[in-house]
Amino acid sequence: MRIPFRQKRADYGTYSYLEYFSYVTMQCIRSYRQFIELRKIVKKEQLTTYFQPIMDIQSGDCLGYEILNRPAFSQLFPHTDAFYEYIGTTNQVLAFEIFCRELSFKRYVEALQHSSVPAECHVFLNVHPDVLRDPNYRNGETLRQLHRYGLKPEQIVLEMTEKQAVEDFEAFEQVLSTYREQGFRIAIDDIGSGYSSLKAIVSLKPEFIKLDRSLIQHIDTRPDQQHMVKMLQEFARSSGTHMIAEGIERPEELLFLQQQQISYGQGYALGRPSRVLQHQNLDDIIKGTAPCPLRATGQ
Ligand SMILES: [Ca+2]
Ligand SMILES: [Ca+2]
Repeated sequence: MRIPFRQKRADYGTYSYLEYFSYVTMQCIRSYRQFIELRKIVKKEQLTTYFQPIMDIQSGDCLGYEILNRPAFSQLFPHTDAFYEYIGTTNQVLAFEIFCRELSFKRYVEALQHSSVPAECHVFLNVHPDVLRDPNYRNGETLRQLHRYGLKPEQIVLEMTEKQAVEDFEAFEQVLSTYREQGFRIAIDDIGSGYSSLKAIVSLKPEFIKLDRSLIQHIDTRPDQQHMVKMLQEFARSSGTHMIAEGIERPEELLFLQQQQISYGQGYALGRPSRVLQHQNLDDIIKGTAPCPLRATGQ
């Protein structure tokens, strides 16, 4: 194989073979160090588990909690996305997924014991995007894990992104039907984040769709977002899908969504990710917030 003397990369411009070799070597060393770090994180369970409440914004009841597992900040993994993106580049996706679910169930059950949250509350789990591609994906593993912790599949909602649904629709459908047969519920996450294919999402008939924060932030003042949410709400109603508005950070957004009869919400205004199971009283959040005039969504 002929090795090019000069390589060109968009961010560095043209540079010599020696520079290129040095760059590749550094990447290999970094990747090796990341792998060692990942093994240590798994072995010592060095992920912090957070629970973020998902609320019924009409009744004020808590629907459940999304579980978020985050590594500590480090040079190798400067943020959580970098950590999960790295896992996607390894052959450890499925092994990590199984580890992560085990850890999530264990810590959820521990947290339940120190809270007044009803045991049958919903548990929302994020499915790693690359797990669908793993040929070693084993049916029934999650059921066995649940059984060990006394949880029921009906209370587990598996969150998969709309990006996954659009990019690998057949694999996605297959995994969905397998999980459904086992009693799990499905949420399509990040709706409106740029990959929207309503047709695909409708045909999947998920139990929940989670609207991306980009659609929700400042919705009380932005007619284009209001129209989009209204359209998604009509779709959800007609297909029996529940809608969860994510990224609610201001009481004004909460009040607007309540007025629009949106069922469920999640976001800092309703409760930040926390190591304990907690949620706020809706009346306390919107106290003093003026109702929005119902002007921009056709009402
Ligand atoms: Ca999620
Ligand atoms: Ca999300």
